Parts: sequence; structure tokens; C-alpha cells
Amino acid sequence: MISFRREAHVPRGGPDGGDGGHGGDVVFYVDSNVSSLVKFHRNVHFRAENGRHGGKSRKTGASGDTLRLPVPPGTLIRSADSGDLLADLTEPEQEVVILAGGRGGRGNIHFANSVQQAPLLAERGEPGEEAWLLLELKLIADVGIVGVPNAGKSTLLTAVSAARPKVANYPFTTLQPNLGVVTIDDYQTMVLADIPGLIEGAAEGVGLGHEFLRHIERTRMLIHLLDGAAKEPLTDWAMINQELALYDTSLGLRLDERPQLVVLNKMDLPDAQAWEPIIEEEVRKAGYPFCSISAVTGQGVQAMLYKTKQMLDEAPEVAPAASEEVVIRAAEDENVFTIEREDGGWRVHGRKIERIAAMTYFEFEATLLRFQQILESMGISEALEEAGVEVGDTVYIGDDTLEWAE
Ligand SMILES: Nc1nc2c(ncn2[C@@H]2O[C@H](COP(=O)(O)OP(=O)(O)OP(=O)(O)O)[C@@H](O)[C@H]2O)c(=O)[nH]1
Ligand SMILES: [Mg+2]
Repeated sequence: MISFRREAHVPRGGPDGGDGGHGGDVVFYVDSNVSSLVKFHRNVHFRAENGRHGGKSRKTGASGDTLRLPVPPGTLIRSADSGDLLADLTEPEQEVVILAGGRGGRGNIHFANSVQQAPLLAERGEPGEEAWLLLELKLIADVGIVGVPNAGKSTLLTAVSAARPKVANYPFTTLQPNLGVVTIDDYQTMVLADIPGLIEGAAEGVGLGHEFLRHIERTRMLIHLLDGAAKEPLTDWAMINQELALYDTSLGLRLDERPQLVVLNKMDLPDAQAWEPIIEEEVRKAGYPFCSISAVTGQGVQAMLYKTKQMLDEAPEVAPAASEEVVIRAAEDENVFTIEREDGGWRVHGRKIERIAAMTYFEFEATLLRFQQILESMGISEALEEAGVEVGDTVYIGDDTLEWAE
């Protein structure tokens, strides 16, 4: 604000225009009650509040409210331009400032000095930051349940937890991963993730599988569920193990190297009962622990959970985003600028000068003068003259168009 004290007994009141408030930040934080990024499908534009204007009598404007966006645990935030990882939000309550609000412009109280006692001079607020971001969810669970479509993965999750995923007798019933909390012995818990069924070629992105393998990247072990009613459960097992081996994980051990409990399901059916001795022998021969269950009748399920818990206690931790570093934005040299020709005129590029231009009220003589002094002190005027700028030429800086004069 540009303003001056006006009081009857103070003949020449000094400047008293206050500063503008700072703009709000854009913050992402982990909310354990949020389970998907669907909010960001419906709406892609989010904006924190502007700061309020400064006032007379040195009043500083209120700061704009921070925009706080809740995301589920396991959300990775990347810059859409560079692909750089900006944040890996895994812990409850964890938060990160992704975009900082602009600084409020200074009021004319700041521009008085011995020469200039009645400054008709103030700044605009600093423009806020903006960016396109990519959000990616990699669920956080202790155990991932993998298997071909229709193996009974969702039925198993329903049998052992309060989760209620859709169950049906056709492949690809599950399209979104589901999490269930399993309680053992009344106090110990573990989180199981049920993902959509995997089919051959999943790791190459054929079919639906690939999309979903990332959801088990943060799990410490796998339950590999075999469909006892399938034609060739052992072939299915080998096929999915191959998909796990082909998947390129950026977090922790390769998927096929994680501890894996092989579980034959549908033991209430004669087919599964006939398969059991053959499968058990093959699986154990290959060095994997084995259980058989019926997710429908509950047979063998409790024993399977104990085995799972025991393996989990011995399984290595998955370090969050272990092999990829979070990039802190590189601090550019603020003073660097470039000059190039544009539309018969000249364009000046540079972080600092563009910001200052955006903060300048060009309609005031005093602010214009100050801007010219900055162009001088940063060496921009000289550089423009060297480049051949002439009186009357157009100079572009950020969104502003200026005319070059003596
Ligand atoms: N008889 C019998 N049927 C089962 C058992 N477990 C699951 N089913 C049936 O198998 C079918 C598929 O079960 P789901 O739990 O939907 O299978 P899924 O592995 O989640 O399948 P997708 O989500 O498509 O990958 C359903 O009709 C279930 O009722 C079991 O132990 N015994
Ligand atoms: Mg399912």
C-alpha cells in the first residue's frame, strides 16, 4: 500500500503504507484415512490463497491460508517436467511443502530515506510458485497376495480381515488394490494387500498386471495363492514367478527374491485335494514354504496366518525409495540472465529480474525509476546496449512489455 499519515496536528505525515501478506504454501500431508488418489482424478487444479493487501497505518495484510492436501501413505510426488522425486510420503502425519507462497510486496513505509521522504513507491507481491506434479501411490502393506485371476485372493482377504473387497467367480473381479488388517492372538497385527490377478506378460505391461505390481513393491513378503480348481496350478505358479522376476522394482529386493509363502486354495474341492501332494512336493523341492487352505470354509487359514507372521518377523525391511534420491530443488544463481531477440524486440530471461518485474507497479514514476536502477545494477542495461538495443525498441521481461528510452 502507498499511503501517508494524515492527522490535523501532523503537517507532513510520513509514509505509512503497510506490506502485503505472504501467499499461502501448497503442502501435501499423509492422512491414513485416505486410501486412494482418486481426489486428484476429479480435480487437477489446486491453489493456495493469496495474501491480503497491506493497509494504511502500517498495517500488514494477512497471510494467505496454506493449502493442505491429504494423500494416502505411500504416495510419491514427482515433478512432471523432470520426473525428479520431490517427496516420498510414507509416515503418518508426514508433510512436505511442495510450493512456497510468494512474499508479500512491501508498502511505502520501506522506501523512505533522506532524499525521498514521500515515496510514491510500493511493490507488488511476489508471484507464487506453480508446477505440474505426478502423484503415484505405492501401497504400504506387510504382505502382498499374488496369484492368477480367480485364485481366491479377495476371498482370503475377506476371511482374515474386516476388508470387504468384491468377490466373484470371474477373472479380474478386483480392479483396485485392497488393504486388510489381520489381527493374530488379539494384539499382533499385519497388513495384507490384495491386488488384481496377474497374468502372463504383466511385467511388460501386457494386460492389467503391470499397473498393480507396484502396489506390492513396498511389501516385505508375498503370499502366492494357487487356484486348486485351475487346470495347471503349477504352471500358473511358474508363470507368475517369472512376472515377479521381470518386474523392475526401485524399492528393496526384487519381487521374486522376497520371502514367499506358497498357499494352495480351494481345499474344499476334490480337484484341489487331488493336486495337494503333487504341488506340495514340487514347491518344497524348490525351497519354498507351503500351506493349503480353503478360504471359503476357513480350513487351514489360522495355521497359514501363523506361518505368515513368523516369516514376516524374519523378513528384511523395505527401505522407502531406497535406490532413488529425493531431489531438493537446485539453487540456481538468481542473478543470471540472458538476452535474445523476439518479435523484432528483445527478451530478457532471468529468475530474479522476472520476479522483480512482476513485483513492480510500472504505472508509478518512482517504481519505474527504481526498476531502471535495478536494470543498471544487474548489468542488464549495459548488456542490452551491447546487444544493440535502440531507443523505441520493445523489451520483454516476464509478462511485461517495456519500451526502451534514454
Ligand atoms: N470352493 C471354493 N471357492 C473359492 C475359494 N476361494 C475363492 N473361491 C471362489 O473363487 C472365485 C474367485 O474368488 P475371488 O476371491 O474373487 O478371486 P480373486 O483371486 O480375488 O480374483 P481376481 O480379483 O479376479 O484376481 C469366487 O467365486 C470365490 O467364491 C475356496 O476356498 N473354495
Ligand atoms: Mg480379487
